[in-house]
Amino acid sequence: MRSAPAILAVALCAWGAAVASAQVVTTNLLTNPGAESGNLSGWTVISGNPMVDSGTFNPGINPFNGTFDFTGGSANPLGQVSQTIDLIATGQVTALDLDAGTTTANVSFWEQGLNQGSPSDNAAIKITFLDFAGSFISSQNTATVDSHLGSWTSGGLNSIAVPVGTRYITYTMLFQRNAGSDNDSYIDDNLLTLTIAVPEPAAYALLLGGLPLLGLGLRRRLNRRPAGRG
Ligand SMILES: [Ca+2]
Ligand SMILES: [Ca+2]
Repeated sequence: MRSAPAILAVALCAWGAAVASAQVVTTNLLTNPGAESGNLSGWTVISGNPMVDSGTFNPGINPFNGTFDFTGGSANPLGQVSQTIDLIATGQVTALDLDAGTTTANVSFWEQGLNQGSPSDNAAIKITFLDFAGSFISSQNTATVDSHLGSWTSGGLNSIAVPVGTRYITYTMLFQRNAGSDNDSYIDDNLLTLTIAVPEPAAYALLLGGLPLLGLGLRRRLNRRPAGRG
């Protein structure tokens, strides 16, 4: 017969292991991620002239997926367009998840640019973590993708640690002009998800199953006490 503390320890260890191993991945948290609304709805232009295109800005460069994609547009050397997600409002993550220190963010996107040599115009994504007041905590960029030989290439970054205290994420497309007068880099199919560690139902069952045994162990120990020394 195991002692009561031992039973509790086993139950808690099993629960802790399950917490660390079980994960839930959210759906895409972005609005209009592949420009399929045909405009920049959901997005805010921060700099330059980013726009939505359907294969006319540079004939021959067509969307990776669907009818539209995003492009840096004319003139400006750096095009930035972003959207900020209120994470808890998505209903897919809680403050407890965000403050557990175990939630991570995953970014992926597709890039193509006009062939203007190396480097051609290219693109990356910046992720910015904000606290409850919308104040900056930290940010991270993906590697830059420069795919200018007539095909699309995927980029991104997985398992970015979400800082404790994060309540908003700003997702920014960065279009970089490196050649000519136009910003001929394109992005399509943006994806932002969170990976959240959660306890499995089986872990709860194990823990709850351990509690009656704990009670039984305590009762047996009490029953073994010598008589007359209550
Ligand atoms: Ca698209
Ligand atoms: Ca250019």
